[in-house]
Amino acid sequence: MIRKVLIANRGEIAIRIIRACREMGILTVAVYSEADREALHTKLADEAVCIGPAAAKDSYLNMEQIISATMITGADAIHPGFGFLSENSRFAKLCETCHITFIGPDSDSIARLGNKAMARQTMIDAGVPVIEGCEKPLTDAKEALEIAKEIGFPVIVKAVSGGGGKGMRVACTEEEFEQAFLVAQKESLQAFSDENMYLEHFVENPRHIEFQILADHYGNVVHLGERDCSVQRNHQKVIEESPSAAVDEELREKMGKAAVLAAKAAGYKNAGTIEFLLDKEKNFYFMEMNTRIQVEHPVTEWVTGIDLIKAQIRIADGEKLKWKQEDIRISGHAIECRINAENPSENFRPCPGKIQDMYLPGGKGVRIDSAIYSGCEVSPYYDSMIAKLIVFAASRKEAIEKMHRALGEVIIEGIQTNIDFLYEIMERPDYQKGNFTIEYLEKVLEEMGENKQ
Ligand code: MV4
Repeated sequence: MIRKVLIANRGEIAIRIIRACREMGILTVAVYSEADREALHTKLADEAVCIGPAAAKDSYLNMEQIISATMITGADAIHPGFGFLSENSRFAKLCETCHITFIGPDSDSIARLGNKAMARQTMIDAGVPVIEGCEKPLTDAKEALEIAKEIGFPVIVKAVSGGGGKGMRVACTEEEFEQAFLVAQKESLQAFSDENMYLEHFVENPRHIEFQILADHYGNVVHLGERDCSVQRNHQKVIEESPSAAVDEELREKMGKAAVLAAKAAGYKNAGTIEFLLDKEKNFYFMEMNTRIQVEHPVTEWVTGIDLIKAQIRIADGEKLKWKQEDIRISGHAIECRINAENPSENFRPCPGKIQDMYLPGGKGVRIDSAIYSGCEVSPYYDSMIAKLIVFAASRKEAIEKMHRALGEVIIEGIQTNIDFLYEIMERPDYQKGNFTIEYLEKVLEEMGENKQ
């Protein structure tokens, strides 16, 4: 039985996990860096252990320190949150070796799905649709060019160890290919120490649709519907919603079945997300599987009524899933906006600093997940996301109206944020109609730039 959980993370997700544990009667241990002595997660947990200097590599990424903190406090499980060590198979393995319950999938699943070429092959074997391409790892640009010609241009070069957009380049023609391959490969070598690349045909103007799944240790898998994460910039999601305006009941059932098949083929356990691209003709293709709880999980929680963090803990503790697929009902509409400490008029440059004063919105159908408080410091060392504003209403239209209202109430003084930018998007007819793909924000920003000149 899990009695005490160490949270190997910071910020709003650490708070989210502390809240779930407290409601379940589970004790919590926070770990914090020297920069986070006054952070909310440090104050709110039952115990807190300092694990090192501000730089993430010395603290939140320091496996030995985190395992030591777990041992010293007698915690029996670690929740990794997202980012940091959440998708590090060596860390999950270390937990397994030390008989600490890692609240997530086993280290083998993380390793297998982290290798994007292997993940692709697993999906092909299972009959999950993938984009035409070549999962054979390639290191030589000349050899890759021959395969690219067979696939047909445009082609996208992806790092086998990549994900989330790192180590990726598009080549529109044969002439561009070698350069694109070498740049992507160099990036991959630097970021992941891996020169292995793979190729896919490049799908133009798709939507990013991802499915949440839950899988227990006894082979039961359910999907909790989709999230539309197309509104993003530089591979950073900005607005997410569930359900997607582009997915009807029939498509949801088809994609959901594929997502469950994907999880089963990977022998997956715990909460996971299957990313798909959805093209204009409503063809969908497997991209990658994320083996962590995601930032945008609250929109799924709201349309399904399921607490995903509690579900993760129960699964890790060996409980059977409480739901069969037919028990899962999607109702209403939820939208999440990521509030970042950044300046939109300076190309979204991060803007850390002290929050002098603040007021966050409330009312029916409004949820804030955040770790900020009046007088707190937003550190330059970590991610600039300072709050998530999530709304729920019966329809998409009402959810947008509610988000617009709630964004209008936010007061954050002392630092720059993207709140006004988000507020403007809620007012756009194209957004309101659900008319967007992954290129949407780029076009919006171009338009906004033109209007200023
Ligand atoms: C693609 C693609 C088009 N065609 N693959 C970006 C992150 C990673 N999950 C996969 N990504 C993409 N893969 C093919 N064959 C376009 C993207 C992509 C993207 C995907 C989802 C959300 C935002 C994106 C932004 C740029 C590119």
